[in-house]
Amino acid sequence: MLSTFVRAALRPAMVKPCSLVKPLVLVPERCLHQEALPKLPVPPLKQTCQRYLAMLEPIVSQDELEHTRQLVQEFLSGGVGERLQKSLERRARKTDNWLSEWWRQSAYLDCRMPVAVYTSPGVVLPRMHFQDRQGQMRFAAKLITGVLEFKRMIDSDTLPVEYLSGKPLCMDQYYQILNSCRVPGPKRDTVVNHAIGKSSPTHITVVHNFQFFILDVCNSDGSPLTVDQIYMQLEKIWNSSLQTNKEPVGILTSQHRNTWGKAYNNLIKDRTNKESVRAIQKSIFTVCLDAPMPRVSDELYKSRVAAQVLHGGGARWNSGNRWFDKTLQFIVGEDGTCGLVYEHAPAEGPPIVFLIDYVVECMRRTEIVRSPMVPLATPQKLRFNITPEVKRDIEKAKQNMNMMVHDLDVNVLLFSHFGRNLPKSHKLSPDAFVQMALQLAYFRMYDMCCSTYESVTLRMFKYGRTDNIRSTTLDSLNFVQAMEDPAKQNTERMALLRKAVETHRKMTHDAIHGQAIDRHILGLRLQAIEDLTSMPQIFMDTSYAVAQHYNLSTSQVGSKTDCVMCFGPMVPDGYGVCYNPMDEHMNLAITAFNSCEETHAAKFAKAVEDALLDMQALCEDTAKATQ
Ligand code: COA
Ligand code: HC5
Repeated sequence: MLSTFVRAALRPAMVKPCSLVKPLVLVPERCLHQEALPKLPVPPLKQTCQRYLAMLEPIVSQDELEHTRQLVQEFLSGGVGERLQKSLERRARKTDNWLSEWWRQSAYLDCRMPVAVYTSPGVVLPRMHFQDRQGQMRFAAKLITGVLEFKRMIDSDTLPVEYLSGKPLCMDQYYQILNSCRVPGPKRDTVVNHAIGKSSPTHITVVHNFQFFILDVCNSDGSPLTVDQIYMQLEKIWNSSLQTNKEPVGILTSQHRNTWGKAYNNLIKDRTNKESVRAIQKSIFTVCLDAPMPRVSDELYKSRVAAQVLHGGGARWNSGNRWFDKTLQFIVGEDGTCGLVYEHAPAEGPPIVFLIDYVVECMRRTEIVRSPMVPLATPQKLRFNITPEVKRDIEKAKQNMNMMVHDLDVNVLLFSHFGRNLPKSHKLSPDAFVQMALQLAYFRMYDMCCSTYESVTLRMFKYGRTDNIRSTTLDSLNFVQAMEDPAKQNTERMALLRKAVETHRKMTHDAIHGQAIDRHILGLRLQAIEDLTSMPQIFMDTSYAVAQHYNLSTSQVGSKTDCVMCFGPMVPDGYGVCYNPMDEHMNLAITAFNSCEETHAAKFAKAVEDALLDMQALCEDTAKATQ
């Protein structure tokens, strides 16, 4: 049985205070843990080829499958496959991780779509009860303090190692999320991390009414500011940014990457602008003090706020109150809205969510206590000289952002009927149970199944990121077909559900041990680009295209805090589904694009809810019958 991430018991108060300015030093324990991690294996070629064909069975036609079978045979027997495999194995011997840099580039840095909506995920925290700027700033001050406590844990290497199925996980991603920022490039972006090799920055950036400020969070002796010192600094920031007519220069970061790359070069031609951009890039993280959004019903609020963390609500609202390239941006709205958006290239969701859980715990015990008043300098406002060219780029970015806002369809489903405990009580894996509900919902809406992506962690390996569990299998298809077939008995349906769940569980086990197929296939393709003059046919046929077109892009990210996590779809006619199963309830966020007539987030959410309830009834009905 697979077990979820286990974290060493940790209370924020246990973390010993130390200077924020301490540069990142690898202490022996961390080195030992990191060095002892196994290397990501290259799976056997034949195994991947067989699994590739099996994976295609439920999603392509018989003819297509037959054609692909021949291509795979040629790939295996003609020597091309072996040759690429050998090159991959050589790469694996020569590097710490044959995949991670390729993955970072192909999944993120080469991707030219805007990061907002397309790749940057959002996290929504439970709504706070403040309704005014004092409440907003008090909350923001506590949050900043909590993140700085977390940073101290990173700087002092006291971060507890996480485990999965009893094995330690790679902790490297935790060291990539602070002090870092993506930088646009003409063809490929980069990520800069300002803590590595140099002394750590000591400031964060705060943005309010589209105006950016440097907030130094350290006293001159290196000790962190107290909550009430930060609160007072935030008040000064607020009072220096009352004008609401400023150019939303940050909205430039929401553009297509090539467009932003050009606009970036325009922007930083000016020295002042260059220094301001650099201050944002170098900062530990960003806090966005958002304007209140128009009031809506509680039912609409939960979905609207998920959209707000993903894109800010549009040029009129808070989309200019962001620097989307910044790895970590916390969002605190005057209306109690609270969450974050993060740039995905440096890290996956779980480290970000671990940080959030930690910070929420810190905030619970933090009270504002008055501390002796040391006069602090007013936070420096970052100046931007808006030339006509920059102004034109901002206008284009605003238009593009407004189109993205109109196009994104978000529906949050707070499923209150049951959580992880129900499948567990029926001896079923909760994750596989939810995946089968997604399969059933999709099948009911479209009368077919589709290529499905589920993120799975590769952090058991050094510098491991993710692979993909393809939840659509012949077994999942048999189960959903049986659910829709009135001639089938519940006992048979239940047996098919168990079989499908078992298959999913086995694929998960293989995947976390480095034996899934997708990253291996990606590696073979990238190796072919490096080594060969022409692309092998298996990467050129319809089956390959169908398999890469993920109509369902899904991810389970669990948290202790009652968060909603969200991200956009991977394809124009697909759904993004992020789910957070708690013990007795689940939070799901479903996204789609309005420009696609076939997809509808609210309808899919309803279909998922019905599927979960029908599967609960199936489990209970069959359990009763066997009693
Ligand atoms: N009967 C009873 N309990 C069972 C069971 C069964 N048949 N099968 C599993 N369980 C239990 C597990 O032991 C586990 O128990 P725990 O809560 O005490 O730890 C719990 O149910 C959950 O297990 P399961 O739902 O099977 O899987 P999982 O939580 O391990 O999640 C993945 C599976 C794929 C999501 C996980 O391995 C993973 O990779 N997560 C990271 C994904 C990621 O990185 N996403 C973000 C990318 S940015
Ligand atoms: C705060 C939760 C973020 C989850 C983000 C996530 O799951 O991203 C996936 C990363 C990966 O490598 O599988 C990609 N996905 C959004 C396309 C599922």
